[in-house]
Amino acid sequence: MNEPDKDYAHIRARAEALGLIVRGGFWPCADDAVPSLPDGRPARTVVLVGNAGGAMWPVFSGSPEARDGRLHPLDRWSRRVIGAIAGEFGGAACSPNDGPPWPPFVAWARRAEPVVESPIGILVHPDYGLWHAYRGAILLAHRIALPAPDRRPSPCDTCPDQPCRSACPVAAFSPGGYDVAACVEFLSGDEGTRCGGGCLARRACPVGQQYNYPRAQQALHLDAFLVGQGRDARFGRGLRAREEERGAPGRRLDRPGVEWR
Ligand code: B12
Ligand code: SF4
Ligand code: SF4
Repeated sequence: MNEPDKDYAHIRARAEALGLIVRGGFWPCADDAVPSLPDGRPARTVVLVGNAGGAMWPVFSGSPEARDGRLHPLDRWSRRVIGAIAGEFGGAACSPNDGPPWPPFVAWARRAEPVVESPIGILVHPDYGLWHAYRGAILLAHRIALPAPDRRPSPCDTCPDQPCRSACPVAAFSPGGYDVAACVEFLSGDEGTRCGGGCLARRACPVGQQYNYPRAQQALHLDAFLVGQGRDARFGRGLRAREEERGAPGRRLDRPGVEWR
């Protein structure tokens, strides 16, 4: 691959203005199972867009989706803003939540950037550790030049204690996989608030500690997870409720020190 061209730089700048990060890209082949664009053209470039840390949170929390009280605000915001960037290049966007069947974002991520499977299953990044996720993929019908592959080694290779393996109080992560039921039960119980600052296993990783999500963002993810598993939300009461409580809808959430840790 060559020096990234102006299209890639433009996509990166547009994403950064939203607090998002371009997470590399690749030219797909049949094995990548990349869907065609809605008009039937095959995708010839995929650019992944994601988040790490709290940069996305002030932009998202000021969005209409964060305030309309409907389900899945972050997902809807991600689809809208990433879809708009894709549209500027005649492309289309695809979401990690377009399923089931789910588009294989984990495999795409491994094609696009230096992430590897951590001992607890999710992907670890040499800068962001375990505090990152994918919000969408931009599918383009033409090839654009992409940055040279980043081949940094896995941080797990030089992590002697591997604290992520043992930090979960209910050992939800084991070689057998992720025990979703055990995690849900713990999060719903008396001690579940211990995970309110983020999954203790993810927090235990020494890499990318500065990318841990703000408390309100953790609450959104944890509550979405609990509700998705048929349980009650308990970590936050929704962005709108918090804003109304403080009497300043639309402003307070952007202030560092209020919702941020
Ligand atoms: C379905 C799904 C789930 C399910 C199923 C998990 C399971 N083991 O059964 C549920 C809802 C439980 C789940 C939970 C979480 N998930 Co999830 N999940 C997905 C999704 C949409 C599809 C995965 C899939 O089924 N692929 C198809 C199968 C055939 O491929 P697979 O590789 O075998 O998939 C397995 C793993 O991906 C695994 N898995 C999925 N999520 C998680 C989370 C953890 C912690 C682990 C260990 C494994 C795991 O379960 C899949 C089925 O066994 C992907 C997005 C995508 N499109 O890939 C995100 C994804 C894998 N999840 C992700 C995350 C971050 C989580 C959470 C940790 C937090 C969150 N924000 O939702 C939570 C865990 C809750 C917590 N304690 O915080 C991220 C991982 C990013 C990364 N750094 O690697 C992804 C890529 C989404 C994203 N937007 O970036 N998830
Ligand atoms: S704690 Fe160590 S082994 Fe676990 S994901 Fe982080 S670097 Fe890898
Ligand atoms: S959120 Fe808490 S209970 Fe669930 S896997 Fe992480 S540490 Fe374990």
